[in-house]
Amino acid sequence: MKEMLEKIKAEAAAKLSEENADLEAIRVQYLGKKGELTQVLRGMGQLSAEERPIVGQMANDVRAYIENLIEEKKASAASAAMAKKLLDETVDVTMPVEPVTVGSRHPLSQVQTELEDIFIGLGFEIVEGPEVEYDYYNFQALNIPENHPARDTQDTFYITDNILLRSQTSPMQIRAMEQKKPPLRIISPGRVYRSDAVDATHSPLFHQLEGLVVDKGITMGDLKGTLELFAKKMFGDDTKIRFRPHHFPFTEPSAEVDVSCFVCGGKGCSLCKGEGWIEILGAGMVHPNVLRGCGIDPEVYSGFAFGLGIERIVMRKYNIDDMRLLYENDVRFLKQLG
Ligand code: 2NL
Repeated sequence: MKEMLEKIKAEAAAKLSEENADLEAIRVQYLGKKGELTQVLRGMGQLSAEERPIVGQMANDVRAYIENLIEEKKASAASAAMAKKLLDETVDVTMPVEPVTVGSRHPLSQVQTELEDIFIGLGFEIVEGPEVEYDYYNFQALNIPENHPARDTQDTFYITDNILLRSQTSPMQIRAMEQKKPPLRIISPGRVYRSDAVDATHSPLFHQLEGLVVDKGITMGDLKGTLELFAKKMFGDDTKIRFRPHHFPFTEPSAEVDVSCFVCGGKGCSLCKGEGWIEILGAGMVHPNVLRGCGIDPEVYSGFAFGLGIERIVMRKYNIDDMRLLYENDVRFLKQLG
């Protein structure tokens, strides 16, 4: 029996030393339930009482020897595989790379950020809110009563009788006046909607930025000073502003505001159509009805407000004559402005 054990030991060792030895098959062949070592142990009953422990010890040694060899082989196979993997996956950092194309922000968001930065610098706070609004915030609270032409279904997208897509960003300013006590200095930028057919100067979705200041003793002079500072920061230090009387339901008095043409400086050119002035926004003193509706006493407080279209500013700034170019996302066009 000892010879058989020696033979098993030598044979297993020889097989395990082969290049692509199948470790599992070898384990089953020698150490498995029906394996050769097990067969030898089954014959131990025939041995004498003295021989049995000696052969038993030897069989255990052979088992441990083969198990050890298998474990060693497994470990070296794994480290060889890892070494091969590391070698195969080496990155050659000297190889030329594919060029990465870097995009840029859309002109509408660039200009919106520019406007926001100017007003933040003047102490304003940004308020943003829902694009789907109640009729109350979009119209009623802004001194636009029922049957006012501004509510026409032709101009506004209604969702139900009293819920609509906001047609201006003022509803958010009404919400702010309801929630905060004066002094208030806020701007509300964002998307607004009108039921307009698409052409060179109209789109059913566009962007506005409105501003509102409410405090004790606010006057038309504060409005003019604020807008003049804004115009100089936005269009250059030589820019002048001009107020023309106008009507808005939510302000009284109201004005349309022009800036001196930033291309010709006021002489008249193709951008300002020979006028020397470019219209950029509407503004006025907040109507007492609007303040009262928000729980602010117009005998104690007054305020000014203004609103501008971001598309209009972008079109003036980059001399774009067709608004559709801003929504078509043609990279060739956007690159010219980037
Ligand atoms: C324009 C004119 C304007 C306002 C917007 C406003 C908001 C509140 C109260 C009073 Cl909460 N007024 N907003 C005032 C005057 C003009 O926009 O032509 N926008 C493009």
